[in-house]
Amino acid sequence: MKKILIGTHNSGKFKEIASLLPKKYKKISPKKLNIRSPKETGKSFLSNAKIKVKFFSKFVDYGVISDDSGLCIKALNNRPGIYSARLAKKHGSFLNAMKFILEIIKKKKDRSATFVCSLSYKSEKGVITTVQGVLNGKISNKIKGNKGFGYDPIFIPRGKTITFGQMSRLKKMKMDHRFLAYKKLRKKIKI
Ligand code: ITT
Repeated sequence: MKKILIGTHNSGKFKEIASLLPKKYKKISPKKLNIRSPKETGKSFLSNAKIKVKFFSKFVDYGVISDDSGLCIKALNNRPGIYSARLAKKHGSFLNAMKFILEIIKKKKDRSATFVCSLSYKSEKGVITTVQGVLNGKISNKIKGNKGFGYDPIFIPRGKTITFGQMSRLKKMKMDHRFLAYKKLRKKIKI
């Protein structure tokens, strides 16, 4: 069976990417290989996704896919953006980070936000392809739902009335920023 390394330590992302990829692959995690994460020194989702894919590729001789993603809130000048994971770390949990976000945008009229995902794939031949998917939506008034991961309970995708935290995994997965990025990747290359 062909192998692919899904270069992420985030189990929510891992599950989504694993379900998007063709069945023919045996999906390997860095955890299984005892590989840590690289430092995310890039200034954009695209550059961080590339940093991750290049790092993880050093350890295997098969294809690697990595993801850098985050939540960009308009009223916060698109923060936390690439610092989304770091914000949760700073506040001790996603729950605390979501409470913090709701508090600081409480009086803002514009609650629009986007979820962004850059996916980078490095083939076993060493060719790197990187794409980005963007999903528009807004920040809910409250933390709602306990499905999904990360910031899902405060993000309402455009055209919907419920948060990703209230949506089934399958439904979310068929419309989110990661799915949009993956579709772009599949248009560019044959995985
Ligand atoms: P890796 O670097 O190992 O992939 P990470 O969690 O550190 O894991 P990022 O640096 O890309 O990943 O941070 C992305 C953050 O945005 C992280 O806190 C996620 O939980 C959050 N995020 C990304 N996609 C999301 C989604 O679909 N739903 C909810 N939160 C999401």
